[in-house]
Amino acid sequence: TSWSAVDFLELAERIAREAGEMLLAKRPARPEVLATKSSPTDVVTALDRASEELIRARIKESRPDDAILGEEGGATGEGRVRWIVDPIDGTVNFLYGVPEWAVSIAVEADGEVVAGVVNIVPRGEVFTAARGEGAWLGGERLRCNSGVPLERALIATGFGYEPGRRAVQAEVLAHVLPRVRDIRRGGSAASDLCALAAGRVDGYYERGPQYWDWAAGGLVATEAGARIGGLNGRPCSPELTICAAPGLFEELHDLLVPLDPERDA
Ligand code: LIP
Repeated sequence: TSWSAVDFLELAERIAREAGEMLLAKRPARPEVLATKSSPTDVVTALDRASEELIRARIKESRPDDAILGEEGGATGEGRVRWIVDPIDGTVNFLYGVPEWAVSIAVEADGEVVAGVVNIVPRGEVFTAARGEGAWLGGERLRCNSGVPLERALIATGFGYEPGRRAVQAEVLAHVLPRVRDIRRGGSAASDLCALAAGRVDGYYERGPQYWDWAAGGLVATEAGARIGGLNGRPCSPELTICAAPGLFEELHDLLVPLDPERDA
């Protein structure tokens, strides 16, 4: 069978919508923290796990031989096609009922992301992208803002969970904040990248997000015209991810380099 990026997107979107419906139906008024991960603020709820189980089951029904990398279940299987799953990106928002959390699913073929869907469930917004086919919010084709200079740029960012890293991030932020229009900390990297694609922010940088946080949103942003990458020509990674339209990308990059944003305390 030869699947195209659009076929993968169709399946990914169907699954992300189903997981979103399940989460909305089952989210209690006050979800309970089940476990903590890297620090006491890095939480997992029962519904993170239930969402990933549902997503994995649906992928396996249609594509039993594909590999899956999920935030909660880790890496399983091997193959040319790999699904990158964040069952709830923005778990702290989910916990508090802040309406900015997302189900994020990306599909990689031969190591390259070809399809991505970010379902921002509480807002009913489903962002999609297929490689070479553009980024979409419903029927609307997305273009990120371009030609915005750094001093007029609204920049999204996020913070890690470990206190030492946060102390460094606050230092970096102290240098960035006086140089830009303002900062937003939305609480979901996937949602931040979609906001960038839709022109709701101009740029994004963050140290720490994992591949499942940005695999789908990164494709949405780049298909909307943004550039994504790390420091000094490196690809984006958990070390540092920068995203913005060309021009602003370089300005933001050059502002960050001397601040050494990849260091930890
Ligand atoms: C979270 C992000 C958030 C980021 C955190 C974390 P989770 O993902 O999307 O924006 O700042 O470091 O990675 O844990 O809610 O899936």
